[in-house]
Amino acid sequence: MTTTAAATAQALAGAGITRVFGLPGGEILVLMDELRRAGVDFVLMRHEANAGIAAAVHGKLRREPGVVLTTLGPGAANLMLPLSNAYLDQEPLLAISAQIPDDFPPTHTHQLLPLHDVYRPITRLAEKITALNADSLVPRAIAACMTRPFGTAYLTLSAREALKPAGAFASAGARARATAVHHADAAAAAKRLVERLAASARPLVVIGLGIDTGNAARIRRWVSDWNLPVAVTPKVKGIVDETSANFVGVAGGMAADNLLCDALAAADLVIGFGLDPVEIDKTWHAELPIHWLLEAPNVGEIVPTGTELVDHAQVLDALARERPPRAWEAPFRTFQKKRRDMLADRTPSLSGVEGEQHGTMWPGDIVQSLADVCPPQTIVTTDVGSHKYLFGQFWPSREPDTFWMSNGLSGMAYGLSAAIGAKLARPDAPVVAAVGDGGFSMNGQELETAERAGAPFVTIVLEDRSYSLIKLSQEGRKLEPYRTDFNPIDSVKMAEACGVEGLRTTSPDELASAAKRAIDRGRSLVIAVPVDYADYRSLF
Ligand SMILES: Cc1ncc(C[n+]2csc(CCOP(=O)(O)OP(=O)(O)O)c2C)c(N)n1
Repeated sequence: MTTTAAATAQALAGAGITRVFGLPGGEILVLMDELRRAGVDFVLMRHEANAGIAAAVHGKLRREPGVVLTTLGPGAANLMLPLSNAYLDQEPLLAISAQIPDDFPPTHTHQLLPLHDVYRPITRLAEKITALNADSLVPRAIAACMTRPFGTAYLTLSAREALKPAGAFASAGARARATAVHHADAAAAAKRLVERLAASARPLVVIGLGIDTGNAARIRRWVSDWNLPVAVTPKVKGIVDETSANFVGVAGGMAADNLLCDALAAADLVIGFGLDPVEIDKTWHAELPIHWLLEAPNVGEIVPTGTELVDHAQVLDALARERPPRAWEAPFRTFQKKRRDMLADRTPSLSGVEGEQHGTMWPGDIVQSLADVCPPQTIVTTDVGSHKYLFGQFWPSREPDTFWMSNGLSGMAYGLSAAIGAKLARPDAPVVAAVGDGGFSMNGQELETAERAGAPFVTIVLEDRSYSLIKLSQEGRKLEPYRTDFNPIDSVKMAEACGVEGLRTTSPDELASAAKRAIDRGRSLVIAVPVDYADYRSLF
């Protein structure tokens, strides 16, 4: 007899899912067991939110939905963060949790939450797995996650339903309705773009989250053959080589944002290739006359006025057959130079004492010393805070899919979990997580998961004993410093407590050599780097 749990597990395995992330409760033990029998590994984590984040990164890197499995009640409630993150950051995530059985007495309210109602607004599909639908619902949920823009689905399975014999109701044709996107003719769209470029002296291509990174080679060839200035949003860092001469910077609220906003305003043509305002914390996306080239509607089903809905690969192929209508001689060179100089320009912080003398490292040195030793395929994840702005703007991403941050949601406690998902999906790539000491204290315990699951990576904890981004915002609003500092929790000891080696340094050379050694040996390492929060002032 095939139970509903077995049918669910088999449907997941049949869709190519080999790994599920989660944290159990009694109500999902039967499904976990069926997953094991179906050859689907369960990565046991320390918090459901972390499991969901790891799953989503793992899924997007493998071009399949990440799957997170939790118990009912509190476990299911902890899915709000990863589902919100995946919804806004276009990551494919299927969340499954237990639920109280429908046939429990109506007076039974223990751990009962209106889970479908809670998650429906941020998922494409929120439904119950039943004995009658398991075989068709799971594929529908997977297809819903993988419909562009990638998104989320949420399923519940009660412990009673899990044990029922699954009905042989193969529902033919049960597939998610793909959003019907009518694409414009790519050759005509390319011609229209060429015409606009012919009239433009300062064009700026801005590539966003809505581009499939499978198009990286095409877009690289186009901007480099035509010598077009190009910027990216944080979630697609690496789609173009950020060390190339025509790279202008990262747009969308990172460090040096005022400079990037000035560059955008100075452009006479902004080409939004897959640009999704979900990543932008200012309003320039609604104010500048952007030539939008989207493949699918943006998050929230939004299609800006005047958008060309086109197949990106086809339009880039059509552009490759065209000649550049004119030459552009680095119209943003002044902005590019200012941006480069910012990282090296160590304006002393208010304390007036520089770096190592008062036991801190200039944040720019952290980026530069790591960039010197990390190979181009290194995957970098960040948490949320000042360090995210720093790495988001200045980490020189060179290959697609090598940079991961929470941006549409901007939720803390992302970086370390994302590193676990990334390392499990790409075991051969070095992985570096850059996190603040605030974020590290939210999920540092997942270092133990990483060790146990065989996912070694290097964690850099930027220790400034504060929620520094919020502290800087307090300053910006001329408020009294109030409750944004905290006492240190020793990150090195935290690492050691989880079975991971740790060290603390303020020397860029020691940071670089320790990171390189850990990467070369395939070992986990936590490097705690004291920084002065005030040093970020000159970078933002
Ligand atoms: C879950 C969550 N809670 C609160 C915030 C608001 N927030 C944004 S950045 C930040 C400070 C982060 O501090 P830390 O991790 O130490 O990084 P730093 O800013 O010092 O680099 C806070 C509290 C958030 N984005 N996400």
